[in-house]
Amino acid sequence: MPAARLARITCLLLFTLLAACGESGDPFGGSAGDAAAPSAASAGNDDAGHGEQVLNVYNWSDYIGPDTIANFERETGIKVNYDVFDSNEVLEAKLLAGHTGYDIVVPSASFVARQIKAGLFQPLDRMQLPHYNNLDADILHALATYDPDNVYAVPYMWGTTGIGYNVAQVTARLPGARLDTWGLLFDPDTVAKLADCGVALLDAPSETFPAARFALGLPASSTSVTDLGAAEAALSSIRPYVRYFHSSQYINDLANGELCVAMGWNGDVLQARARARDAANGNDIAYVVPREGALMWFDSMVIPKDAPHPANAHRFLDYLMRPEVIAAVSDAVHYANANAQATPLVSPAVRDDPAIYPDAQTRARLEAAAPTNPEFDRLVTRAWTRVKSGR
Ligand code: N2P
Repeated sequence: MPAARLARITCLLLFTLLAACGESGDPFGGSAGDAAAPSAASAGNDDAGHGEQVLNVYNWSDYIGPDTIANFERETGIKVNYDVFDSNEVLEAKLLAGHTGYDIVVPSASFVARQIKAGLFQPLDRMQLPHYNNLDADILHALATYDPDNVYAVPYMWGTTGIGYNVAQVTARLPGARLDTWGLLFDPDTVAKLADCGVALLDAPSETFPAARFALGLPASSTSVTDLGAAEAALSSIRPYVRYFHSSQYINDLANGELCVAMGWNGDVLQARARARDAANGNDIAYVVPREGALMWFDSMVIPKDAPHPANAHRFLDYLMRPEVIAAVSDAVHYANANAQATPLVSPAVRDDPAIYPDAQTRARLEAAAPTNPEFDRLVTRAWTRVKSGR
């Protein structure tokens, strides 16, 4: 029964998040969201002064239904300017530079914690979110690990980071080999055999370094400099076999047969599978959570502190909390949403796909992405630049 399964998944989410945050379960010492938080006055959610029927949204690419925006515009008369990004790193650079003009942005929870502390967001006004109660209580509880008391962030979709591959192309080059392993990408002898049909990695150090650590049997969220060096060496050793680093191009390229292996996000790989099926081009694309383990993450919507249209932002958030609206998004993007009331409305093909709603065995291999750590991330960014430039 879907509701029971969702409950089990969200319990696991909670468990893994708490595990990732250490024994106290409180990585922030209980201080997040105080000093740096915007004042109630600056968070006023009345667009009346602006009177503008506009909403500026910055979301991940391939992460909304085909008519989600048009239906909102028709219903509300609000014109949506919709831009996309494809990595947390790109979004965070914009947010830190400031004055983005966006009313809604969608960072992963692991990035949200320090972005809240940096004072980048304004608190939600629950009075303007009458459908808030539809959200899954367990996911909200898990999100509170990053956003205490759920003051700023609304959970949107969640998923995993694994490997997408072209079944025929890979099995032809690795006959009889197990394919549920990071070794597909991180074992130099293996990946060398796949280089000719196209190998891609996400252009996101927050994803590639944990994957390398999973491959090496190291703690995925390790902040040890020695482990970082080992992960960098692993990434550098496979660099000659990687066609490109990019965080969204792999969807079309997997679908078209231009790539045979890609580190990627579950829903994006499944969109590639769907595009190949629609095109009837014979490419059979599969997604796997490697047996060594993989990250799980969830993406959440927040309102920047200086958002020009915060009331319209609340209207959009509340619209997305309607079960029929968010179920249609899940059907289109092949990601699980965070709305308990929506689960029965999600199409069975999506609801029953273990790549989207993982089974118990897979769940046991998942680990929640740990909150980002600015000091350590500076080292990671430099290491990533070295990996990509092949130095
Ligand atoms: C959407 C990718 C979102 C998942 N294309 C990564 N958080």
